[in-house]
Order: sequence, then C-alpha cells, then structure tokens
Amino acid sequence: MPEQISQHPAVITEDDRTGTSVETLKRAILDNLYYVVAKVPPAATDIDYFTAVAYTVRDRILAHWIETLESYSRKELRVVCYLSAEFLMGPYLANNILNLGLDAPFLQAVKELGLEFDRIVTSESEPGLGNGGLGRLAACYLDSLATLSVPAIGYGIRYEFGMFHQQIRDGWQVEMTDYWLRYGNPWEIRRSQASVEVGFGGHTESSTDEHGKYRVRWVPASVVKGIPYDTPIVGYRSGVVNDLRLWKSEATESFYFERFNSGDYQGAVSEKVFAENISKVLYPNDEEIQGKELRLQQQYFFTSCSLQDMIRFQQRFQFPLDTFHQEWAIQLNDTHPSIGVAELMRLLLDEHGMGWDEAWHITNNTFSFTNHTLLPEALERWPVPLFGSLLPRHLEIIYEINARFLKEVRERFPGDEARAARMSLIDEHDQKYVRMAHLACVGSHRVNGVAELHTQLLEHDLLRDFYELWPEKFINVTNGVTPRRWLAVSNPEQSALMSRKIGTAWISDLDELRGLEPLAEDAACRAQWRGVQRDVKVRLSNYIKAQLDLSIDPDSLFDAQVKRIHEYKRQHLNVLHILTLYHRLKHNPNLDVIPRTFIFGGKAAPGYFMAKLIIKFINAVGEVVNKDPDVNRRLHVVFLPDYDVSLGQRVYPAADLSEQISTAGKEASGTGNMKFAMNGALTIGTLDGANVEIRKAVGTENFFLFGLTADQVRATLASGYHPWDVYQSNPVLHEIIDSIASGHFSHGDRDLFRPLLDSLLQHDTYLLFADYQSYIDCQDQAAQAYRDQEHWSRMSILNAARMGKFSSDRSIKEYCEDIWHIKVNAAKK
Ligand code: F58
Repeated sequence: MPEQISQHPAVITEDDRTGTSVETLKRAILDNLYYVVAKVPPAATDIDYFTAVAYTVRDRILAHWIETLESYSRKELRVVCYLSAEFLMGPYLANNILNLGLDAPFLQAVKELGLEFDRIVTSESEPGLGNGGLGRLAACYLDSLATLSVPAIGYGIRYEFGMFHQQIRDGWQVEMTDYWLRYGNPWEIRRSQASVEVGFGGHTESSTDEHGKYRVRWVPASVVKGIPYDTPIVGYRSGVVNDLRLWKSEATESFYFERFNSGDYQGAVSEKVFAENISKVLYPNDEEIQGKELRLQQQYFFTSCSLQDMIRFQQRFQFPLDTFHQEWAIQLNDTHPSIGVAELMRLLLDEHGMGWDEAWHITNNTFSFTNHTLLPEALERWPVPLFGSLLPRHLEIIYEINARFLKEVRERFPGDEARAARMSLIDEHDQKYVRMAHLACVGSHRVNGVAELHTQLLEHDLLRDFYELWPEKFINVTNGVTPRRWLAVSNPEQSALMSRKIGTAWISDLDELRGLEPLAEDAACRAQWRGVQRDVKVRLSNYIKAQLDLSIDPDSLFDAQVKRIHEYKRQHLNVLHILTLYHRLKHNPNLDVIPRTFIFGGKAAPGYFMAKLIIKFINAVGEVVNKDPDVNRRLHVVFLPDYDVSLGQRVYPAADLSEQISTAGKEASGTGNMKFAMNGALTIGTLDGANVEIRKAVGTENFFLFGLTADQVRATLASGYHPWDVYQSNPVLHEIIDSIASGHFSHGDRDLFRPLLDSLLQHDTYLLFADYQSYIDCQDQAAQAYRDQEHWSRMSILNAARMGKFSSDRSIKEYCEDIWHIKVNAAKK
C-alpha cells in the first residue's frame, strides 16, 4: 500500500456515504449540512444538525435496506405484513444509530464537531402516529422483526397530523394540532411511482362471463390515489432493514381533471378535498369507537393499498396468485384493518377471476387477528347503510361470507338460533351493524389475545361462541417491548452498569438479564445500582425543573403513572391515595411519612369529559398539596404535559414504583408495566392484563399486589354493588370525598368535581371504592419497604433480572412459530 494512503486511510479508502470512521462521519455530517440542508455551521440550528446527522445515518442504512427489499422476492421466505392503523414509532435517530452499531463513532464525531449529541437527539420531533399501547406495540414488533431477520413490512397510514399535543392550562387539557412534518422528515422516501388506486361508493353490476360464471363489477363513484412513503426499520445488528410503508391519500389526476375540464370546478375541488382528507388526521380516541365515516374510509384506504401492493409484488416476482398465502402472512392489529378480509376476497374474485372456495382458502390462511380490548365500547361495528354506501361490493361479499359461515354454525349447533344471531357478522338487534371483530375471527386462521388472562377472558367471555366453534384458532401471545429502545436507548446509565456486569448479550437476548440475580445479594452491587438509579432520578428532576419550574427531591420515592387517561385505568384511585396521605399529614403534621413524588402523564380523548376532569383533578390536588406548609414538601404531585414516547423514555427509567392499578379484567395487557419493571421499578398493581405474568416472573414477594380479581369484580358487580355503603363505612374515604365535595381543591367551587364524585358514589363502575382500602394498605407496605433501601434495591435488581420474558423478541418468536409458520433462524442468510 502506498505510504500516503496508509497515513490517511479514512480520507482515501472510505466512501462519504457509507464510511463509519469518526473522520468520515464528521465529513459526511458537514457535507449533508451543506448539500442537503443548505446551511453552513455558523448558521445551523439544532434542527439543521439533526437533519444532517439523520441523513448521514440514512446513507448508512440504504445498502442493507435495498438488500432486504430484494430478499422479499425469495420464494422460500414468507413475508410478514403487519397491518395497523397506528404506528407509534417515537424518535428514530438514537435507535437507528444503536441498532446499526455506530453509537460510538457517531457520538465521537458529533463531539469533535463541537456539538452535543443529546441536543441533536432531542431536536427530532417524533411521529405520533398512534394513540397509545396498540400503536406502540406495533413499533416494538417492527423492531423485533428486523432484529430477528424476519422479512416484514409494516403497513399503515401516513397521517399528516398525528396525536394532538397536550397543553395544560389552569389544570385543564388543551389540545393543539400536531404538524409533525413541519421541518420535513429525513427518514422517509416518497415512492410516487408505486401509487395505487382505491375506489369508494358507487354501485355494483353483475353479469355472466363467457364461461357461464357469475361475475361482479364494482363501479366506484370516486377513486383516490395512495402514495407509499417508506421508512427503514433497522434491526439490532442483524444487517436486516425492513420497511414501514405508510400511505398518503391524494386525488387522482384523471378524476380531478375530468371534472375540471367539464367545467365542474366545485366538483373537482371537492374531489380533491375528499381524497386528501383521508390521511389527514389520526383519530385521537382510545378505547371508544364512534362510527365515523372518515374512519371507515381510512381503514379501507390503507388496507386496500396494502393488499394491492402485495399482489403487485406477487406478480412482479412471478409467483402464481394461488400461492399468495404461502408468500404472505398478514397480521390484523385489532379490527381496524379487518375490512381486508372482504377486500382480499374482492381482489381475488372480481379482479383476478378466482372462484369463491379457492379465494376463501387463500384469504383464511393469509390473515390472523390480534384482539387488544375487552371493553364493549371499543368493539368496532359499522351501520349497514353507511357501510353499503361506501363499500357496496364489500357488503355483498360480507353477506356471502356470513351466509356460508352461519350454515356451518347451524350444522354444528342445530336449532340454536340464539347462537347464530349472536355470532352473525351482522348485528340485527335494532339498527343493523357489520361486526368487524366477527369478520376478523371468521376470516382468520388464528385469533390471539395479548396476555394470558386476556386470552382466557376472550375465550370464555367476549368471543366465547367462536372459541366453542373453533377452539384451535385461539392462542395467547403475551405482549413484549423492545429492550433496545426501552433500556439501551432510554436508560444508558443502567444499561452500562448491566453490561459491565454481564456483558451486552442481553440487548438481543433479554433472558441474559438473569445473570444479574446474584448482584441482588451483593451489597456493593446494590449500592452501585442505587447510585445509577439516583443519577437517573436527578436527570428527570432537572427536566421537571426546566419544564415546569418545579423543584422535586430526587431522594423521594418516585411513584409514576403514565398512560392514557381513562376511568378503567383509575388514575383517580391514585389521587385518592395521595389525598389519604394528605389527610394523615393534616391530622398529624409530624407524622413520619416517606417523601414521595407522584408523577402523572397521559392524554385524554378530546371528547371524553370524565378523563379530562380527572386531569383537572390531579392538577387541582397538586396545586394544594405542593404548596401546603403542613405537607412541608414531603409530597409532590407532578403532571407532565404532552406525554409521548420521548417523555416515556425519560420517565420509565426514573421510577421507583410503577402504578398498574386498572380494574381487574379491563386492561388487555399493558406494556408500560413491562417498561417500568425492566428498568428496575417495583410494581403496585392488580391482577390484570400482563401484571399477572410479571408478578409470577419477578416473584410474588417482589410485587405489591392489591385489589379484587377479575372474577371477584364480576361477582361484585353482579351481586348489586353499592359504593355509597363503602363511603359510609370507611371514615377516611368519607372525609376525603367530603373535602373534595366541599371545594377544598377547587377554590371553593363545589360543583367542579361533582360529576366525578357522583359517578363514584352512585355507580363506581370501575370499583375504586371496593379496592380503596386494599390499595391504601398495599401502598403503606410499599412505603415501609422503601424505608429499607437495601431490601428495595434487592427487589429492584430482581425485577430487572427476571423480565426477560417481556422482550418483544420473545413475542415475535411466538407469532412466527404459532401463527405465521416461519422458522426464525432460517428466515435469512
Ligand atoms: C391497548 N389498546 C390495550 N387501543 O388497552 C393495552 O392493554 C394493550 O397492552 C395494548 O393495546 C397493546 O396490546 C389500545 O392501545 C387503542 O389505542 C385503540 C386505538 C384506536 C381506537 C380504539 C383503541
């Protein structure tokens, strides 16, 4: 090698787009800053630098991405298509750098450029294209699929406006629109040439073809175009980069111009508005479905685009259509994409001339369905007239599926007409509805719940009839979360300590954390663990100070509840505990209580009055408690506004105690519960969702359990529950409720919290009063346990060490084996 080359290897041997040495990265960042962002360093803002760094990272992703896309065409590989109306991805930069294995050189390069890595990372505005757990689960699953080298495409909607931003004004939630694309999006690539067309409305025409076969043609009233935007999903050091393909709706030129040219300007414009509206905004409701036409349009739009895309791939690879189900496994993330069952049937029957039986065989073997809720108000159903006017052909197909399905039900259960009516795809109680969960069940070869208890409740309650008909269809896959984002990226302090003790294998094999167990018995290790935990708490305290100008004590017990605000999640039960402590301190200011900081975060659906009132309630209590001299700064209540993935990454690592206090039988699984415990928080929780399995995994002695079981909840409600009696018989609860009613927390306003109190005293659907005393006793035990810091650290280490099961890698392996029939290790290479 000539001398001058060996002296400057980075300059001469490395390509600016792919090189990974510190020198090359520095050059590439400045290059992108100049040539892509069009800025020179003195003029560059944090966002400019973020953009330049992001392009530099993307350049290093591209070769892997293109290679992975090409591998989809290999016949022996089945591609997983995860259909989801929501993907709550969170910021990409730190995660992509970690997964590429370029964290060290990037950190160094950024530092040598005189920049702060943290500032660049926090400049990224996150795509909030989801409401909560369901959308975030989809994101964790994409990370695990790529990490496990499973070829996969996430299909969804590229909402122009994602989840609203929450401001808190005078204690109330105020919603602000989320224009997340304001500064552009360096990760995505628009693929205009891969657009597809989707029809809406119109009518159908039937005829008999030249072979005497019955054929139907759908003549839509309008057609919109779907444009795919692709974002790379980088596997953790696997070399695989999968695709997140999100569809944007636009007007088709032909429709638009046809109207325009014929002088129908208004029609042309409304066509354009109709088309562009479809992917405009994410519906911000969690757990309650309103039968809005636009939502059905969104669901059909992205599902049809995605299925057409798969068929186009199939044809481009020259695979026959009759093996479609062998090439593609489609997972329905809840019922939102379940119209896909009827759409794939339509495409196969009408567009590709296939017969019913073959089309049905393919459809049924392609789809599988995950249910995420037991709440009746979250079950999707569409009024038949609305459905028929928007999707006339699909309604015909659904009627045909239903006729054949009910025939099977009647053969299995002769004479049981009540059962047939219960199971029908059409609800005919009064107004007629299409039941989307039934369509998803009938059209799928597997149906799964997301935690053991949830699956049992599906089998014996919500979907009982279906379970009795097809028990083999039902399986459980307990949720999991990715340790890359939720430990390695968000908790670098604890991650570094763990890696020093047991190596780094845990990042892609979370069971390795077991190796931490012996540390629990080692006093020096416990001290290190506590030291790290304190550093993380200081980090959050500084953030709270900067954001809210509130000083909190990092040595207080950090007691956190972050999740959507919902009555069943019982944030107000948490507040009743705060008020109980407050009540004790008011009666005895010298009482020795453990200093606590109560941390809340979460958004309420804009139309959910009670949830919004709960936010006001938390803030109102905080306003009084934080300032009361009798409390003397021993209790703090903090409501962190605008809870999102980025904020979650700050809160999970800093918590000592994780509040998982939903009414048993209501929370399908929960995933925040997993993120907290992995980060060493102890859980106070009910036997609900995945709490049951977490408790079993970490050891019952390392978990604070309280409350009624799901069976007891059902029995309590069935036997005539009277919350008023609990109020009358519990003097502390009585006093607390009275003080709220007296206006003590509302500047004397006795009406403000009346709806909340009336609901609790008269109905208490979520059994706060029934669980109140058990919760308070359990909180007292937790406080007592916290006094013994050695013991607490022991429990904390054991929690983290035993959370291996809750990696999304484990969940994805189960989906691969039991649902998609993919051998994980054979998937690539
Ligand atoms: C959540 N559902 C469950 N729905 O509540 C939670 O227990 C579970 O851990 C999680 O799914 C993942 O399985 C949820 O987040 C939504 O946000 C839907 C959005 C669209 C409207 C209906 C609710």
